Amino acid sequence: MISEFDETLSELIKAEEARQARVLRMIPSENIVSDNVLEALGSVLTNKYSEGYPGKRYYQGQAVLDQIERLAQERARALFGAEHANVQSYSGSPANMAAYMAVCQPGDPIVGLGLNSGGHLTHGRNVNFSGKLYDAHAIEVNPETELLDYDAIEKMCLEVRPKVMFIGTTSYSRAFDFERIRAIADACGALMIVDIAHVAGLVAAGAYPNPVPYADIVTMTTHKTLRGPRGGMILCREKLARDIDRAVFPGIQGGPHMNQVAALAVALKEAASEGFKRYAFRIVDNARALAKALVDRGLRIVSGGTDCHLMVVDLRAKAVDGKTAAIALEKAGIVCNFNAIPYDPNPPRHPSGIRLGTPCLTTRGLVPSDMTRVADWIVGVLDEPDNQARIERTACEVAEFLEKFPYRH
Ligand code: DSN
Repeated sequence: MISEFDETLSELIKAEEARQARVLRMIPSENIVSDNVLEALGSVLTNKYSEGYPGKRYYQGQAVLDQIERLAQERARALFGAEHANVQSYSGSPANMAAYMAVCQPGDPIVGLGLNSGGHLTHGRNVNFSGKLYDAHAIEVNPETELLDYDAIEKMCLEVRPKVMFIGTTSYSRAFDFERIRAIADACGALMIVDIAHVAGLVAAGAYPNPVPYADIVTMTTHKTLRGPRGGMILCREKLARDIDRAVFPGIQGGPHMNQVAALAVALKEAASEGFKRYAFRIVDNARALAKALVDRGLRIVSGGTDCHLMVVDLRAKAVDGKTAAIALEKAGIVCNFNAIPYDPNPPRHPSGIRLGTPCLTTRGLVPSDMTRVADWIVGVLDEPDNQARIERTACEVAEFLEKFPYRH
C-alpha cells in the first residue's frame, strides 16, 4: 500500500483526488475513467515487454498478452466499424506521427487545421514535428462565420496538392462534413487522415459523425470522450494496415504499455454499452445547454454554438482576457483552458477566449438542467474576476453542489 510505504506521495494522490472531486472540471480533453479502467492500468501487465504484434513478438511469454491485444483490436474494429486497428500508440501525438510516417516522406505537402481555427500542434504547426518535417499549409475557418469553408478548402487543396489532408479538432466545435472532405481529398489526390481524439467517444456512440467510412486513416487518443486510459489508437483500411503497424513499431515506439492496452479493452467494452450511448448524447446535450445559457447571459460562442462536447467562449464583451478569466475561474472551483479565438487580436499568452467542455460534468452525472447554474457561476466570475469574496463563495457553492455527484464509479 502506498499509504504505508510512502506517506508523502499517498497524501499527494489523495489531495489530487479531492481537488478533482470538488471542482467543475471543464477542460474538454479530460474525463474520469471507471474504476475498472483504473484496475487494468494498475495491474501486473505493466511488468511485461511485448515488442511486436500478437503472434509476432520479439520477447517470449506472450500467450496471455497476445489475447489481450487481440481483444482490444477486435473491440476497436467492431465499435468504429474499421478494417484494422492498432492499439499500441502511447498517446495522440505518437499516433499522429505514425499516421504521417505510414504515408508521407519528409518534405511532402500536407494540409491541416490551423491552431487558432481549432487544430492541434500535430496538424502541421511549425513548432511541431509535423510542421518541421512536412511542407505544412494551414486551413483556417472563415473569418465571418468561424466555420470551415469547404469551397475555400477545395480551392486551397487543388493548388497545394497535399499528400494528406489531416483533419481534426481540439477546439472547433462544429461537426465536420467527412463526405465533403473525402470528395476534396479525391479531387486533389490526397489521402484523408482524421484525428478524432476529442470526439472519439461521441463517434463510438453515434453522437457525432463517424469518419471511418470515408477516411484512409483515423487516429485518436483514448482518454477524452472515450473515457479510457491515457493512450492513442489508429484505425485504417486493410491496405494500409502493414504500413501503420510498422510506423508505430518499430518506426516510433518500442514495447507497448500492455496495462494501457488492457485498460483500453475495458473502455472499449464500456463504450459499446447502451449506457455509454446515452452518456455520449448527454455530453452533447449538456454542451448545447451550457452554450445556450452562456449566450443568454451575454457571451458569444465561437461559430455560434456546438455540435459536440466543447465550445470556445469569446470573452471580449466582458473585458477580461482568457488567461485572467481561467485563473479566476479556477479559484472559484471551475477549471478550464484559456484559448485563442479564430484570428485572435490578442497574444497567445493572453488570448480572448476560454475553452469549456462537458465530458467530466456528464460523467459526474450533471444533466442539461444543471447547466444554467454552471453558467451563472461562470458568468458571475467573469463579471467580477477581482471580487475575491464572490470567488470564494462560488468555490464553496460548487464544492457543496458536487457533493451529491459521486466522483468514482
Ligand atoms: N491536449 C489536448 C487538448 O487539450 O485538446 C490536445 O492534445
